[in-house]
Amino acid sequence: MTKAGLRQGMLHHLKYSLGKDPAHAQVRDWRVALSLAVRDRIVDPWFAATRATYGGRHKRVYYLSMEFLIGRLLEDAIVNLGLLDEAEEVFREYDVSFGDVLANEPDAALGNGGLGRLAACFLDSLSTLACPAYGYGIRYEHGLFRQRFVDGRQVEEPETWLSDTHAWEFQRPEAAFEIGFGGEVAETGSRALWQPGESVIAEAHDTPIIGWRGNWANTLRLWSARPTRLFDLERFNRGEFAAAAEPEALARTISRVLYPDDTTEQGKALRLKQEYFFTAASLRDILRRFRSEYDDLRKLPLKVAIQLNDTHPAIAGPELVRLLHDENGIDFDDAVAIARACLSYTNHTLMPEALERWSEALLGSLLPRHMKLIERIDDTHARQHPDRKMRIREDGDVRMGELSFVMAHKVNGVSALHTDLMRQTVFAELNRLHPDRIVNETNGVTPRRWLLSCNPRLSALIDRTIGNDWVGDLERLSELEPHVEDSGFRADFAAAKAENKAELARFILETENIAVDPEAMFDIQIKRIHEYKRQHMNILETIALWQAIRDNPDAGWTPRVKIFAGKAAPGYVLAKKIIHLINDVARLVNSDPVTSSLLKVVFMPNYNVTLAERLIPAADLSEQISTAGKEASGTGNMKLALNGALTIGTRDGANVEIRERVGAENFFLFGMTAPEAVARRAVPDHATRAIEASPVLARAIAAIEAGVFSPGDPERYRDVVENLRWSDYFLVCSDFDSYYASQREADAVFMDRDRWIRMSVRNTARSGWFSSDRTIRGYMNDIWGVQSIV
Ligand code: GFP
Repeated sequence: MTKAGLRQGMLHHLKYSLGKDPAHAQVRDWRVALSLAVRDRIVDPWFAATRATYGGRHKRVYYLSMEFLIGRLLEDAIVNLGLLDEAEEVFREYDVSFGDVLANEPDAALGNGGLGRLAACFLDSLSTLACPAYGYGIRYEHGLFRQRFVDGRQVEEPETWLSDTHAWEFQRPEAAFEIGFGGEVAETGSRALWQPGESVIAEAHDTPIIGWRGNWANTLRLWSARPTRLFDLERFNRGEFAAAAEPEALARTISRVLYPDDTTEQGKALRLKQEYFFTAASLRDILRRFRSEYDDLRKLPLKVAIQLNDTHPAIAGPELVRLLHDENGIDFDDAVAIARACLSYTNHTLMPEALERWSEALLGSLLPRHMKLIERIDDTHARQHPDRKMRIREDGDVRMGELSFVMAHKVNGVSALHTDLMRQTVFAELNRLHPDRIVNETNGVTPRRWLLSCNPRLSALIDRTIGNDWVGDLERLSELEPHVEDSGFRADFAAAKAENKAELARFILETENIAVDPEAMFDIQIKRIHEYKRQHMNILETIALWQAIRDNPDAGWTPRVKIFAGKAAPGYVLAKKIIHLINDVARLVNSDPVTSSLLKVVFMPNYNVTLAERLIPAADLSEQISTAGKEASGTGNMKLALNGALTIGTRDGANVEIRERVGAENFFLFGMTAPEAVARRAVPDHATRAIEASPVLARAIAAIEAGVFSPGDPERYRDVVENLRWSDYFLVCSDFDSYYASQREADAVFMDRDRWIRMSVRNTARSGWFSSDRTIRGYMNDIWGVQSIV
């Protein structure tokens, strides 16, 4: 497509879709007009992909996920269609800043962390590989939440990404299903029929996702909830306006926010409703599409692969059995076998509190028929495996991980280590009974967004050096390897990083009013705030470093900027305390004249995809410091290494594989291994002993306790400190010295700039394997049995 075509399309939409004269158009108008013009270019390949799938009677993949953290879509689409230069030129003609137009798009706030961002990378790769696929999820009106800091504390506000027109989606009022809850189960003879007590309508909204080079587009289909009955006119006419609107408000609650606080019973019920809502609507839609082509539901597994992204859609197992057995008269055992042949399940965490459990009471009242089916699935499985000790039901709860495992033909982990631990721990027994079921598919990230778009300076250098085939075949980055010996290349590589850092420094000054030195080491930890991810270990190290610099300011310290970003779950009190502590430390350290040229601490609020795109290209050091055995994989670790950051990390998740590939000499390793961590936890008073053995750590903790960072309020961090001293399940204290030493090693290497750059180049050149294209090929071959359509 030409520049003229793009200009024409955009002007057309500006005039006819937005009713604006270019002379009066605002940035927002240009952004929507451009998005619509670009969307027009996606519709043809999108239709062609659908036709090719129907025409060839191909199997389709359905990716069911509670989260799709897609971020902004405009630049992605422009880049994948190869229209970046054209778009830039058009805006130059109109004297409008193309950067401002791109920045005007709100982030689609449809996710929380790595799990949701992985789903978004997968969408890009599925389209790039021309694999017929749908993403299915919820169209949350307010997403997760917008994070602000008030006096250093996290405050949550509703996200408003949908308050403006969402230019990418097509509303599909005809694709709507009634989804029921509660009610009764009527048993007549051998048949059971569920009569729900209440229901809502799930309505589809489709966003086409275009792959690299614009040849194929799949659909992201998101469900929003609306009432079956708009409002109660009788009550309205009696003057009870609020009561009349209640059914509508209640129905819409289902698609309002992602992860509503589930510490209350109402919160729990809402979450379960959300899970059933989108899973049931998706399955209904999948069967409708299948039936439009084939008669025999027994052939479902030949044409349908359904991936459960974690246990959130786990109710898909019993729901599919219900549809096949209750509603279509297929024998129960056959229904289970058919469902299992379609379903597979990805586990993203071994943390017991994150493995969902629903009480039988709640399940029984919201989904009475499903509860009965779960019992039968559990009993049948137990009968088939008489030596089985564990059950799906335990202590009045249904364990959704076990249910997913039993109902899936393949279960995958997301890194080699995590998959091994799955086999050894949470699913040890099920793995013994079904030894072929667990497979590994190490996570990956899309090179389109996470190198090509987010880091134009480095991508341009790579293009100049090895051509641009790496974008569709990331392992070709290995061709950069010989250039590590070329001083000109190293200088260009260093310059790209330096410019990225200077740009980030300007942004930090503008938004946070903190001046940071772009020459300093940019040390970055960006991810959800969680004790196992150990942001508190990082801030303890920061405190210790600050103290050491103050003791001896002229000791030749490596200047550092510690950058944090991430949200804490609204109900997670300790995680919120950690945020507060980091902000308190930042306040004091940043204003200390003794250390201020050597150490700065910045906590960037409201971490999202767009912020990650700014931070990652500017990182020197990537903090991947989780307690070994706790981080299933990580994907931020891959993005940062790909963009040339060196990792300081534990032997956890995909860090292990990153280190194998980039080389141990290009990675700062510290800390215990997963088995060592387990052993250490069994040592009585392990934390107290570690603190006693480490004067550096003891002093940092003492400063917190003395109220150095919370003047006048020394009690503020009492719970954080008590937790460290007396429990420290995540072994911050036991790993601290090793971490501190590794940081000092990083300091020393950073001073030898040429050595650092060589290590950095090697990280980029050797990260090609971590493309989500590789991951998706793995799922296609090992799990789904589908092929690319060429
Ligand atoms: C979770 C796990 C990560 C893993 C992702 C994607 O994400 O280790 O990389 O899922 O598989 F914890 P977070 O939300 O914690 O980032």
